[in-house]
Amino acid sequence: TCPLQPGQMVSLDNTVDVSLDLWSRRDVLTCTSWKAPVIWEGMFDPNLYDEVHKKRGTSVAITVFAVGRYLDAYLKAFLNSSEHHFMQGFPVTYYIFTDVPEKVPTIKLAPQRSLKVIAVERYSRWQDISMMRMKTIADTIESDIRHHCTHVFCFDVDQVFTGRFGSEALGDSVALLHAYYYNLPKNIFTYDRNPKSKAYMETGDFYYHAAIFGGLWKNVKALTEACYQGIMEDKQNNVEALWHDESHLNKYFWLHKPSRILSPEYCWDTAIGYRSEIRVVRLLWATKHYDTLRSP
Ligand code: 2GW
Ligand code: MN
Repeated sequence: TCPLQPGQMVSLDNTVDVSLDLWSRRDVLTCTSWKAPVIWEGMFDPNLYDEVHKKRGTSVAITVFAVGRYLDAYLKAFLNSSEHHFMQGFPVTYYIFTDVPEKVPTIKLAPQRSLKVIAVERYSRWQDISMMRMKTIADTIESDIRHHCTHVFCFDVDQVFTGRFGSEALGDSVALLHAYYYNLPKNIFTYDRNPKSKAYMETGDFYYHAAIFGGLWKNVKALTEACYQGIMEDKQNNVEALWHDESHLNKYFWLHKPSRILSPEYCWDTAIGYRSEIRVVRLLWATKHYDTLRSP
């Protein structure tokens, strides 16, 4: 249920007081029970958002991990497409985490955009490659990002930008609706159901996808630290959450509600098929080659 009258425009996020028209989309949920907007095409004026964020001096860090075979498989397409669609016109710093720094492709970057390569170790279990990102992100925010950027977005590398992913996506604390679950009943959400795990939850608001999360650097630092702590406690107790870091992320956003939510336009999978409410695909899951990528 929407707290607004038809046509009424309000600001709902603390970061930026620009308007969102929650009534411009009647076919989807545009506002949560705690009054966080869910961002869909048609609700916002992109130019207005860009203008306000430019005045405020917004700058964005993007973290992405390309460890082992994921570097050759995905990084180049991710970066090239990001140069065309992600936060165009804003200062953006890429933080590329890899165990093979010499293999990071040379990309022609637009003005005000730069790229840092940071060497990380390659864990033997893929679950650890995924989970330990939380620790690395928290450390890098503390040592570097907080001195250079106002906001941080953390991405999976196995995806490609296909449309505007702009300043309308920025917020204090930003979560993404999982494309497979946004229109399904809560009882099938794949939360961790093991009471022994720190990620355990009986019910929640939505099923969030860990492929993208972000916010003000302070909030992303708190989130990644909390998830890392949960992951390490689980290790001590010899348990692992069902969907690894994603389970811990869902638990965190249940306890600390995001101020802004991205619709599945922001991370879509063509395998789902046609959905009339998806008017713009802004980011697409890349094809998975599990057979070659997940075998040792
Ligand atoms: C991951 C799984 C199996 C084999 C390899 C890897 C792997 C992941 C790797 O060899 N190298 C690497 O850099 N990664 C990074 O971890 C990369 O950035 C990748 O996008 C990310 C997550 O792994 P991914 O994309 O294969 O997992 P998904 O697409 O099934 O991700 C969801 O679930 C994960 C937890 O199981 C994470 O929460 C992820 O954020 C979710 O989107
Ligand atoms: Mn992925």
